[in-house]
Amino acid sequence: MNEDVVRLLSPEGERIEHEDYPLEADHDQLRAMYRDIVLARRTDVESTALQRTGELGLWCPVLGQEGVQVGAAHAMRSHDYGFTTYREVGMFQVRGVDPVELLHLYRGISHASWDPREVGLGIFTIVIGSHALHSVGYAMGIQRDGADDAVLSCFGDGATSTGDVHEAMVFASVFSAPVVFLVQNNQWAISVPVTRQARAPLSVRAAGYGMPSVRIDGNDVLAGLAVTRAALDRAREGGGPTFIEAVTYRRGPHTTSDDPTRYRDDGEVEHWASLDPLDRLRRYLEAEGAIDEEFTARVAAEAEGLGERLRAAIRGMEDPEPLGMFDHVYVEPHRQVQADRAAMQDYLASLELR
Ligand SMILES: Cc1ncc(C[n+]2csc(CCOP(=O)(O)OP(=O)(O)O)c2C)c(N)n1
Repeated sequence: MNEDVVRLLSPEGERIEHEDYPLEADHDQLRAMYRDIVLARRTDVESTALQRTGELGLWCPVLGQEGVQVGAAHAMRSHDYGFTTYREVGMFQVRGVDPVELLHLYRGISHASWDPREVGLGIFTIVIGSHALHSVGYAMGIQRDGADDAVLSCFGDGATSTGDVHEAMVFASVFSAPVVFLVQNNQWAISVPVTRQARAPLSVRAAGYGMPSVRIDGNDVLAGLAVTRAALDRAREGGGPTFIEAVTYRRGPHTTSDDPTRYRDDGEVEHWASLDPLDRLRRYLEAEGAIDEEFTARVAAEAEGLGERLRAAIRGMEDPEPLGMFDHVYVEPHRQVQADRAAMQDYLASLELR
């Protein structure tokens, strides 16, 4: 990994001081972050298995990226709002969304069953980059209202190539919107490596918009916490937007429909596994005396219980109604949607005839 990253925890779990990002170790919060990573990881593993056994239509694995997600979500205040992609399982864990609700979406029975206003996180946005604009619009709105809040806008390295993200950066910068762009550079946009998206580190682009940027070790939960907190505070105090590039890695497939062995080496995956965010946090907390075997066993048992609960919940869920996907697309009936619905209805009827 490039050395110009902010890192507060080495891969061996040693604490590194950084003059710009002093961080007091609050053991309760560190233990909570450990638990959040373990539970997010369990949701991920279980959901992948449930997709493989035909219970879910799709799942987007998060393995390897939980560190920055959990750190950044812990940096948010309760009224701060996050705009997310399909990958942000760790953030939903921190914000208290029951993972069963995430599965409703991938089961195809709900567009999103959590209330974004209550949770302070938007829906899983699948249209790449579009929510960067929404987040800046929201930030400009709270700025106008004089609220003491800030916005976290999350997207991937691939999204930085979209026009929507460029436009969002322009508006955020020119209006000094209270928004923090958190790019999880997980090295791949499906099968396209980041080297095909950018010749220079993504964070370098921020200067062109007149916005400060920080490159952080995305597998370091403490860097995620400290740098995001500083950027959100700067935003809420009127300092304008910040661009954070979290250098991390997607160790699983892009989605359960993807086969990454077709475009990347096992060696790369193994290298990043040795930089695992949970391992390094555990090593640090053990050395600090902040956790012991009893604590890790309790969290492991909680994760086991979560797995069982997810399996039971999904097996108890109704099957999706295929025609339901045409509801709620528009408020008024729409010609194209109606035609698509009729075609699907004919198709379903043809299956019944067989
Ligand atoms: C506007 C748009 N174009 C294309 C796609 C298809 N697509 C889905 S995920 C993806 C790659 C996204 O990569 P990145 O932004 O790096 O996020 P990651 O999936 O790695 O978290 C693409 C191109 C889409 N969903 N939306």
